[in-house]
Amino acid sequence: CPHDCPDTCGMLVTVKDGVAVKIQGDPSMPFTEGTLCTKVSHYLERTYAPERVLHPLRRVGAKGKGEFRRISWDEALDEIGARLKALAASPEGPECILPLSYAGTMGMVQYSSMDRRFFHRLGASVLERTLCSSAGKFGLKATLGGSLGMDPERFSEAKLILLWGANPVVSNLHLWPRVLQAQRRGAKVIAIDPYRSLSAEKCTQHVAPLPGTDGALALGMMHVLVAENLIDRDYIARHTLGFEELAARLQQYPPEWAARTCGLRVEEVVQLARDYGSLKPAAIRLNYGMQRHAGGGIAARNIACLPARTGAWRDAAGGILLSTNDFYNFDHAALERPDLLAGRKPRVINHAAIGDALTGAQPPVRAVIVYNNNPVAVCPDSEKVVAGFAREDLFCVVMDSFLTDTADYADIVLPATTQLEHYDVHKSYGHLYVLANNPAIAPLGESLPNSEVFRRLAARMGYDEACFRDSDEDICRSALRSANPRMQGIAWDAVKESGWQRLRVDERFAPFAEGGFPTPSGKCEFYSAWLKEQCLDPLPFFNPPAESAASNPALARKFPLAFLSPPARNFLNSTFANLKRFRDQEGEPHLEMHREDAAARGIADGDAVRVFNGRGGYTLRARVNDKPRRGVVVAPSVWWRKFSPDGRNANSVTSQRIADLGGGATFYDCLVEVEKV
Ligand SMILES: Nc1nc2c(c(=O)[nH]1)N[C@H]1C(S)=C(S)[C@@H](COP(=O)(O)OP(=O)(O)OC[C@H]3O[C@@H](n4cnc5c(=O)[nH]c(N)nc54)[C@H](O)[C@@H]3O)O[C@H]1N2
Ligand SMILES: Nc1nc2c(c(=O)[nH]1)N[C@H]1C(S)=C(S)[C@@H](COP(=O)(O)OP(=O)(O)OC[C@H]3O[C@@H](n4cnc5c(=O)[nH]c(N)nc54)[C@H](O)[C@@H]3O)O[C@H]1N2
Ligand SMILES: [Mo]
Repeated sequence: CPHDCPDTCGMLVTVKDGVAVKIQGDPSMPFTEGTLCTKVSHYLERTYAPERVLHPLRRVGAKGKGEFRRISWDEALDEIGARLKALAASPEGPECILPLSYAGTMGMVQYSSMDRRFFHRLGASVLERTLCSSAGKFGLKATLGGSLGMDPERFSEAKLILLWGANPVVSNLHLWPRVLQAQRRGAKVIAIDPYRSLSAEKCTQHVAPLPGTDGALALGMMHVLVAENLIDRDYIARHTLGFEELAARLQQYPPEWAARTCGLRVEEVVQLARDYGSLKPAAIRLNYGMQRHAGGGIAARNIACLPARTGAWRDAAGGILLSTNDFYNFDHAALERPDLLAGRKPRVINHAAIGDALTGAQPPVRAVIVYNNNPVAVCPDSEKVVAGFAREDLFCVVMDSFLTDTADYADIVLPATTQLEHYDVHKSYGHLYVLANNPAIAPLGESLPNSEVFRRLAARMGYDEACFRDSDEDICRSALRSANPRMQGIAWDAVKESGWQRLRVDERFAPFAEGGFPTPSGKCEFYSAWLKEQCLDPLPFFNPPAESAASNPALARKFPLAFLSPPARNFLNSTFANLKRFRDQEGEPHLEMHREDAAARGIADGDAVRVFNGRGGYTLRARVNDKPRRGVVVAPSVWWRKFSPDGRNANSVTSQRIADLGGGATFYDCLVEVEKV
């Protein structure tokens, strides 16, 4: 499965007379064990949906209306080629062209190969893809040296599991049976989440800090660990850097301070630290929810310091898992061919502030090519994003399988294949396997894989480098060419045959049991010279959210509620949200509110309410309960604007503010007010 989800499932498709008739999990795949989620188990309905775009289309109505007529591939590609050539030759040059792509599909061929080669050769503006994980990624890089962590298959053996800003029942389904197994064996499972999610509900305990305060909680826990001598001095001495400096720094962060900052009781902070220091092995599942805040990068860094302080890494069932991405050594240079830039350094545009870029960049963005991405629905601060896409002078191409909120603004829509119809090769950010995606059926209608569209466009542009003639299987083959020991014996033909292969790591993989962190010092860096070089504090500290009562009291007086819009169970970001089955299962756009917050506003369960702040607002249905902590409201997302009551969604209120590390988006750092409609 190519979706943006840590599970990257093994799947089998049964085909009869050229038609896919059955989809199931591959029972042989050890991590996903033959089960699929509520969405992908109905994937055939997506592939064969009557709403699928099966031919190239040209806009006939106003931008945003979604009115098109069918055209041929030749007409579409001739026009795109001519427009891009003219823009590249204009005084503003190729940097006025911008690819807009993200993670609609995460296979290396359709996510980042021929497309990157094409835009490198063109010299287009470079998109910094920051919508999801950048802040946490850089927080981990500073501390552990990369996006690396414990093997999720070992969670079942842990004695303590912290689900920290993670809701596996919804967004990491195949971790969940392992968490339950650990719990049955007597493990304590604690959710750390401002919201009593479906996962938190089933945990041994739920700790609900204020959004964006996780960094403070980790500091308070570390203070207690040192004060109560719950640390592993031997591991610290051999495999960490900066213990003494951090110990001195931690004087500032006693549990009373952490409790006050996080809106928790002191006992909660102290007990979390004691559990963490004494129950072994201790596994932390950190997920990206907690880093969508202004201080999210440093928060992830602070939490990533914890396992090295207690020596949790010594055990295969201990440590922390945010992402396993960097265990794979795919050949990205061969895939993307940055050498085709030939020394040019095009400007970089941040995806998380695309509204500002499309409305204000100088020189202006004149053309966007959108694929694997639905920016009008998923990018923050929709009013600005929509204003950008509505520009009459912006040439917009959208490649997708459906007429998304973004496609409605396209000049030309190109029909994209689904995973059943093309080749791909996958890594995962939540396990340790390489998977092959073999096509099961021929492309429906006239749809084409992204790779083929860019191959044909390259020919239109007259690019004659041999790499533009690579087949998709050639690309798969070169992706896996690697001298890294973890990749030995994992060649395309073998993976294609078996469907999946585990990286060459021990069965009981304990990545940092003997240290060996890929940081500059080779140690877990409590002190990071790399951060210092970037003029950032080299030691862990509390970096508060930008929008909170403590950090911006004036704003909080106008907009007192923290607004979270985490993944909905029946959608995958905005994918599936256009199909009736999944919308029906999800119900309708709704806002969960604490009963006291609702009562204070005269809001009853089921009322239509408007969420708003200085950036915008939208209407949805209130569900009054005690799942969010007081002061927090939760709107499972991402609904399409056009399937929402007033044609808007959660991103009408989210901000384009950038996080402290990696240029990351800050979707959950957002204050709002709510009123009854
Ligand atoms: N069904 C489904 N699965 C998905 C997705 C989807 O849309 N639907 N999206 C996929 C993608 S792209 C991603 S990135 C992943 C991960 O996506 P994540 O954003 O990590 O989502 P969750 O695992 O739901 O965890 C989010 C939890 O974090 C909580 N949270 C929010 N802010 C804070 C905070 O400041 N502190 C703490 N402690 N908790 C906070 C939320 O209340 C929520 O319960 O999920 C993937 N899986
Ligand atoms: N308010 C709010 N906003 C969020 C989030 C949130 O939690 N709250 N989460 C953020 C996160 S974590 C992420 S990762 C982003 C996700 O944002 P996106 O990566 O844009 O993900 P999707 O919304 O699923 O849109 C992907 C699109 O790609 C298309 N697609 C899929 N496969 C292919 C293919 O092979 N070829 C082509 N051409 N198209 C394809 C799908 O049909 C879909 O329309 O959203 C972010 N936005
Ligand atoms: Mo994401």
